[in-house]
Amino acid sequence: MNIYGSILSPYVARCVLAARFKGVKHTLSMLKDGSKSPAYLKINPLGKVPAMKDGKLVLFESTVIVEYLNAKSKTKPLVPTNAKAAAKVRQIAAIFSEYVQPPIIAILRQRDPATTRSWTQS
Ligand SMILES: N[C@@H](CCC(=O)N[C@@H](CS)C(=O)NCC(=O)O)C(=O)O
Repeated sequence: MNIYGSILSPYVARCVLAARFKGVKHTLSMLKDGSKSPAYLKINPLGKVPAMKDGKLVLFESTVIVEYLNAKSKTKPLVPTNAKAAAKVRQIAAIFSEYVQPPIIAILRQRDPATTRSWTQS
């Protein structure tokens, strides 16, 4: 499978970490014209990274990709089966999505695009 984006993106990093933890073979790359190119918009119409292609299956949204990776390989489950423990894991993930990642993205947006690599490139 291929994960589209750059490891600089915390959303992409979440997917790469999940794939590594689950032992799912993957590559990380991005289309050369970036996330707003017509070719990439066919993969993710929202023009954001990450997206993922596994055979003919194309997914976007990091939480959906992580859920897919978790379901794809039954070894080393990312979420416990116990309801209370599962809720705690999901709560940590939700806090990260809602409250940690947005300010990180806001900080990354301050970078000078002329001198730094974009998180939508690989
Ligand atoms: N909800 C999305 C957020 C993805 C996201 O915002 N990715 C950023 C990079 S960190 C992006 O592609 N930004 C480019 C843009 O919004 O145009 C997910 O979880 O995958």
